[in-house]
Amino acid sequence: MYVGLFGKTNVGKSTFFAAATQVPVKIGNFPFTTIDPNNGIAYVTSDCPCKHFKIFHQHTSCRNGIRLIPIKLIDVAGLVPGASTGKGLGNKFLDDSRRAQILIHVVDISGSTDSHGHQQQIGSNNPLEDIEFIEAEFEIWFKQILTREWKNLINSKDKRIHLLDAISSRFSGLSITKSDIYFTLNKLKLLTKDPHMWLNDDIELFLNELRKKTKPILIAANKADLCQDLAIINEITYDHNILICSAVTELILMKAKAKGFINYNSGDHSFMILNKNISEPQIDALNNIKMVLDRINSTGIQNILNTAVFNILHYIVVYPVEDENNLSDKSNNILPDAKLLAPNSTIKDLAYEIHADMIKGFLYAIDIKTKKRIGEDHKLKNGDVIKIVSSLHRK
Ligand SMILES: Nc1nc2c(ncn2[C@@H]2O[C@H](COP(=O)(O)OP(=O)(O)OP(=O)(O)O)[C@@H](O)[C@H]2O)c(=O)[nH]1
Ligand SMILES: [Mg+2]
Repeated sequence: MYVGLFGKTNVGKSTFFAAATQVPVKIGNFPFTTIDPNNGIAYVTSDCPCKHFKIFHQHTSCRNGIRLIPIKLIDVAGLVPGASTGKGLGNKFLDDSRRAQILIHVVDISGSTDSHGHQQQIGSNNPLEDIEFIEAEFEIWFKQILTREWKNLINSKDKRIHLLDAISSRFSGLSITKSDIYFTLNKLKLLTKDPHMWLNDDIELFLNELRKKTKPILIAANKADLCQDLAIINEITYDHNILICSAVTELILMKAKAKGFINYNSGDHSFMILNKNISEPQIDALNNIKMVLDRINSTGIQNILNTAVFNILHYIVVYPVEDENNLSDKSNNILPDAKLLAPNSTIKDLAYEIHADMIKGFLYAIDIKTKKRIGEDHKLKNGDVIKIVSSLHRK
């Protein structure tokens, strides 16, 4: 699972990345601090089945019944208006986030960075305009990919080149599958339409649908700590998914936690100061952060990652085990693995995730919660605990 961060330059993408992954990266209050992409592991959270079964287990990824499931996060270079014509760092950012299954569009909701990423007075930039120009740049980039193929398609004398294959090959580098293209063409009744007959509107509509299906966007309204009037969010929600956050607050809290100063977990609404040796200025800083949390509820980072993966992509978490009584693997580790799977995944998909060979000797599976035997085409649900019985597996 790849999640990409993108947006205007100097809005806090790398701060979000560092806060979510704990990878120390360059952060700076000026445009184009990031040039090459940063890659790291962040976590989404979900209820661990240990809660359901009322069992105790020690697992580095289970925090009092909350399971941490790894995802890959990519932070890329920022952009400015005209990126598609080469301004700033051009479209490099988009090429670097090709693998992302969902994009988190980081916006400075406080309006304290101008369109070119320079700091200015809070409230002087309109975040709605940022959203518009970034999305327009994205659309142009997306369109350019198809346009290049379109010319070949129209000019080709070889009638065997199929529309579906031609478009699929163009988009394959963006983790867009042939079935995504098929679904979109079919939905718009364009599957059998001769490319010569396509109108401009057909192309626009197709690209728009394909983009929404394969690269959904969640807006992270960052710098919420500075924002004077968070009601601005309501002007954006009608046609966008948007959630507020303060990446810098999360980063400070995670650093304070690493030093043992506070008791805090990402997503918490508050924290406890632990270390008595903490200095007065440090206590003042933490108290200021408490006031920020009181106002914005939580830093928003965990909420954004969870929403992206579970509410927008509708991914599920499934727990494979080998021993149905102890819910353990062979080495007696209880609920050892948590697998993040695409919606509508089946037992077969889970088997492939565990080991490609497992499905070859597949006999049956057991849904541990219901104790029922299930077949390879059974659709999995979030939180399922599954034992797969395979003849190869038994050896
Ligand atoms: N007040 C406030 N400042 C923030 C927040 N997040 C980031 N910043 C500040 O915004 C500035 C830019 O942060 P970066 O993370 O480098 O921004 P970026 O989007 O990665 O920038 P580029 O890589 O240059 O495109 C830094 O001074 C951060 O400390 C936030 O939530 N609140
Ligand atoms: Mg950056």
